[in-house]
Amino acid sequence: MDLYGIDSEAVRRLDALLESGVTVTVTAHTHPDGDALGSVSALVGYLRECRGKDAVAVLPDSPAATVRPIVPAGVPLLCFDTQPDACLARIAASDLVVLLDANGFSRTEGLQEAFEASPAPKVLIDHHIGPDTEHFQVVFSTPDVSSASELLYYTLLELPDIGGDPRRLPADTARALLTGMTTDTNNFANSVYPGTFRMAADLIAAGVDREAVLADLYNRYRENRVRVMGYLQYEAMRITPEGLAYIIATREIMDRFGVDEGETEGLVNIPLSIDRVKMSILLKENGGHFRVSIRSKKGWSARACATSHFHGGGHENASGGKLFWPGDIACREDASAYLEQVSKACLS
Ligand SMILES: [Mn+2]
Repeated sequence: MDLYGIDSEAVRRLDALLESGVTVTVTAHTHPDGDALGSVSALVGYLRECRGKDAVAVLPDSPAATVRPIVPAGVPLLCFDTQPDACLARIAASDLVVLLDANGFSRTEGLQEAFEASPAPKVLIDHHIGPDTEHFQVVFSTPDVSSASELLYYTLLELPDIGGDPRRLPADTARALLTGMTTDTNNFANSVYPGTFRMAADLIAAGVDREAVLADLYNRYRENRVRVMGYLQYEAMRITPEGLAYIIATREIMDRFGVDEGETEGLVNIPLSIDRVKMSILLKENGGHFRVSIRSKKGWSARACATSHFHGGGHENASGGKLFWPGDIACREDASAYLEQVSKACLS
């Protein structure tokens, strides 16, 4: 099972680190999405159940209510926004750190310093370009995979105790892996590779209930989410002559519908279903800046747009960044004019 050329020497070193480590901290990027939570939960579950480790998830901030249920009850979770001291103490006490679904500790924002200062050996398992290899002793990194969950799945299969047999993974681990991959591919709509389908087939054969996974992910939203998504598409979406669709979700709109920002997950993909739209940008107001999500059709680069105009980056067709005021724009109300310029720069 050498689907991604997973380096057997790296697997040996990973296995040795997992064997010698006792207090393992597993982390992921800020604003954790389904892939971050799925992969972190899967690895913590595996380490606790199969290896008997004191494994704990430590995240830069608390998961949004919509994705929080992805973390099973048996996975201990500390979040820096609510328990800063406990997080820092845990990192200081760890003898192994694993970063998932992020290309470096800068993506852990407030925890970056603590992780980089820790003398514990560190492992990176990620699918974003440009891995920061400097701080890691073992790196599994390729952008040619659907998700961190998928890369973790094939890495776990290579470990001697799993020996290529997904039925040896704990049930919660198997389910978390399928969940993480499902969210990052937008339920098999993008970034799907032959290995992605193979992973799904293997995990379902091993007993994961895919219908239950889908029901938990997609059929448990609050009514407010559906209403605000409709409102934002009807009232707030603009489409430029070049084919950029953009939506600005202001604080006022979010407050009016009583939704938090996690509840607009998936909205940025919807305008891409319009024939003439090449790229979609969603701005979500967050204190003194907008959080920016960008999606593009094949042939147009969300990544280049995020890098050039929004201090960000990511995948070729799915990226993100930030837009600050004052700074990038003088005031919040200038965001539309800025996006019209971005449209000309990126799409003409
Ligand atoms: Mn991911």
